[in-house]
Amino acid sequence: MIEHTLAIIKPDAMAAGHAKDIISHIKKHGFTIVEQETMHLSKRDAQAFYAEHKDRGFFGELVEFMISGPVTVMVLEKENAIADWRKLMGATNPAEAEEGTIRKLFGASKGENATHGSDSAAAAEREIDFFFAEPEEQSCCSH
Ligand code: FUP
Repeated sequence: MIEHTLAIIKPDAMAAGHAKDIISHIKKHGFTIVEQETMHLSKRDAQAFYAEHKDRGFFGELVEFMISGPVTVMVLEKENAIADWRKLMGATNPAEAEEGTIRKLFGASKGENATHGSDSAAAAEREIDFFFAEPEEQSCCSH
């Protein structure tokens, strides 16, 4: 089934100049980038995006990291896009990610791990709408 998923190139990978390489990995693996926007998230945006983690000990650090510089947010399209993008990203902790995955290649730590990917169909729908729904329905970006 053709699916859509949300991908984010996080501030660490953007600052290190890895965005182009990450985008070429994405294209090489058969994804079509149907939306792409580079933006600087506000604190409110980052807190809302990661709301499911609000009670976790790392939440404050995660939010500060996600607003520490620009991010590139994309919608990826492909057969089986949700699972395949998770596979191409690799494990949350780059040290545990498989060779050749994006987090292994470009991630520094469990917190600063280069990219984000939706982890289910429901998350993909919510996260894509968060950034790319019609302005009046968007949660993000001070609309
Ligand atoms: P993932 O789905 O692989 O992005 O991982 P999670 O949804 O579990 O976590 C979301 C983000 O929270 C991670 F990308 C990085 C951050 N995080 C930490 O900083 N420390 C942790 O122990 C777990 C997650």
